[in-house]
Amino acid sequence: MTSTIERVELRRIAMPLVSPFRTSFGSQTDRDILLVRIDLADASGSIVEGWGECVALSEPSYSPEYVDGAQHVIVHHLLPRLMAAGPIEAADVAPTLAKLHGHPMAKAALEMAVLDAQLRAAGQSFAAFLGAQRTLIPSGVSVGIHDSTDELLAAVQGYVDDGYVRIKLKIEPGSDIEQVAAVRDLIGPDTPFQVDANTAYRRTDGSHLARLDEFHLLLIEQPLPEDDIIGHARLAAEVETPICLDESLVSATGTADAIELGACEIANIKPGRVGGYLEAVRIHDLCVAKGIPVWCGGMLETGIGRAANAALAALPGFTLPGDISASTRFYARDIVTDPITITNGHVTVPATAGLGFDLDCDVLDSVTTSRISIDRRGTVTEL
Ligand code: SMG
Ligand code: MG
Repeated sequence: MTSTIERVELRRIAMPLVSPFRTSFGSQTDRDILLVRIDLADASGSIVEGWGECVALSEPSYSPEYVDGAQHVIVHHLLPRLMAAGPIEAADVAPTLAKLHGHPMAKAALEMAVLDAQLRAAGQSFAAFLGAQRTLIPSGVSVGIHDSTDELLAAVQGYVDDGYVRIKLKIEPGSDIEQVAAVRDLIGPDTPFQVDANTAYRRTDGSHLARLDEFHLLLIEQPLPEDDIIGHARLAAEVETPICLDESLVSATGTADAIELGACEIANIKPGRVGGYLEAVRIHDLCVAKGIPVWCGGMLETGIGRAANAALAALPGFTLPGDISASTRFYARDIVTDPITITNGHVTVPATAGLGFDLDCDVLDSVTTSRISIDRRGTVTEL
């Protein structure tokens, strides 16, 4: 059933991290997040609100998008088109915006808000909408680069004690072999373990990265720059550890090409990076058909994105643990009433109508740094 967008609210929130998170592209101590609320009216005029979370970081360091840019493109380009399109449902969002290039994270946030409203109106959970059959998913944790190996091992031990079933370690040149060896030694040979370079290496680093083979990692994530597909294919032939792509995969078409070229032995699926959950499902389906294992990535989401990711990760092709950790991995307080937790290393797939969260309005208001509202005529009002 299609509905009309009555009003949109863009809300920025500031969420301090419980500890700094360092990757090969920089260190973060807090998260500046853009949330989108869309009020949809059905044919009878009743209004349902839906929420989306834009995963763009504050700087264009992970990908070209950044949160101020995402807000700008939503207000000035994406929303005017979406509102002019008439009654819509979630599946119409991407096609309606397709003539505007790029900005997958901004587009994904809009699709997500429409999807949440649509599912709430239908009384259906996201997991049921997707046809997910699992009610529990294994939880992995992403561990940042640390200044010393002792600090790193203390952090990893803490996550092992929390019950995480898989460790992912951020690496970069100068912080890789020795750290991987130390972590493998700490967690033992049987704990699933993988690394993520966030594009920090070059084609000539093949023999260096092959030194990781002896540690029996699940995968090496995005070792080379995002546009170097052939480089990843060559690396996959040179290194025994499977090569997994993250930043390089921005659409189902591009993913099919990377698989065909032998560059993508495992896929990290992040809905924001690929323009939304519906494209994420298409990539999942493609990878299942091609025999490529997939797992769900994370972008330090609040309880909104974390709930939706947990439902996505319950699809059958997600055969590896994702970066869907407890909310407390990053945040002391979440903006939802029932933050994601882990029990025996697993996260419960949300089953309530919509994407699977309810906002804690007091917490949300307390972390809000700005709010604007956009009506059907495109008038922007600061709240
Ligand atoms: O949400 O658990 C999470 C973070 C997982 O490492 C993570 N994400 O490249 O996969 C990745 C990074 C991108 C964000 S780094 C600030
Ligand atoms: Mg990654």
